[in-house]
Amino acid sequence: MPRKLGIAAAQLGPVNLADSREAVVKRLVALFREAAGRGAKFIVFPELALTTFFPRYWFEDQAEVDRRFFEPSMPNPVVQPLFDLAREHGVGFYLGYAELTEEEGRTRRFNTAVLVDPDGRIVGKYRKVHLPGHADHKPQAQFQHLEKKYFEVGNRGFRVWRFLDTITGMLICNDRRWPEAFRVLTLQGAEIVALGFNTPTENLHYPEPPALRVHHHLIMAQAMAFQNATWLVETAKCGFEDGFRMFGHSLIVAPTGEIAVKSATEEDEVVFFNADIDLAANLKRTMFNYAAHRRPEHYRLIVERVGAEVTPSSD
Ligand code: ING
Repeated sequence: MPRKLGIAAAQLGPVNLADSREAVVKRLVALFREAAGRGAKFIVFPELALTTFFPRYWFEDQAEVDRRFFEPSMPNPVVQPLFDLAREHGVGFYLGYAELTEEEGRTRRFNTAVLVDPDGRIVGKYRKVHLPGHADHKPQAQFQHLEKKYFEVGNRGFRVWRFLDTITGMLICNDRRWPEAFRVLTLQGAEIVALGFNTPTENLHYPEPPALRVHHHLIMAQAMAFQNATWLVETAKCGFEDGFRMFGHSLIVAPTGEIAVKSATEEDEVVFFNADIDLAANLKRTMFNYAAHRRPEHYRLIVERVGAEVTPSSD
């Protein structure tokens, strides 16, 4: 009997600086209801879903950043309606947000996602490991990408959780550019990887054709799902945020590497697929049978070396 699971990517259109968290949560609630109405039992919301993508701006005052963009607790009264809906509908969800917390005697700030079960309980938390962009102010650039300024590198590694009769792992945005992240999750048995993203359409470093950036997004999603024999749900926050465009293309990719469903707009949009979680069983047993085929004794450099160094062989 196949293990079927209704999965939805609940894409958010633009969230502007002036938009309140309350207004955003109203949109998330509407997306939640639509997804649950279509049979979703797992809903994946975007990265940093509650506010505009604030790393595009340089702020001098950290207190202002904390007040406007970070969540000092999760859940909290503003997002509580989502947790209530989870319990009301018996539906789990992934939510990305900016986490402000006190740990080891100091204030910590992470780009975080939580996994919430159908009882409305947080069963898992992931803190983004691969932080793109820069920490310095680039006043000449048309926008900033200050994730290295506003967040610490995640300190919880890459984990999986028993979730809705599956093994589910979480990633965030830039993580999808690093194959190691998917391999660590699927070496732990991940059958579903949930990932929210906010990806600017423009490249702040050089004039990259926007279509090329979407091409990269699509080939990575298909390759990572297939080469790790896992379902992959990637959900965008997108559209023009105060004039700064981010692309959509939220998608659900099967472990065969085929795109099962993809969003068509840069607005609030639900895409849904009734996934057979065991679709990857044959792949995991044959082509991507890690135990039978992987040779870690030859992969040492992946862990020992950070940047590329030319070390040619002499024979
Ligand atoms: N956004 C982008 C992403 O990785 C980026 C940043 C885009 C980095 C393109 C490099 C190239 O999709 C986030 N939030 O990580």
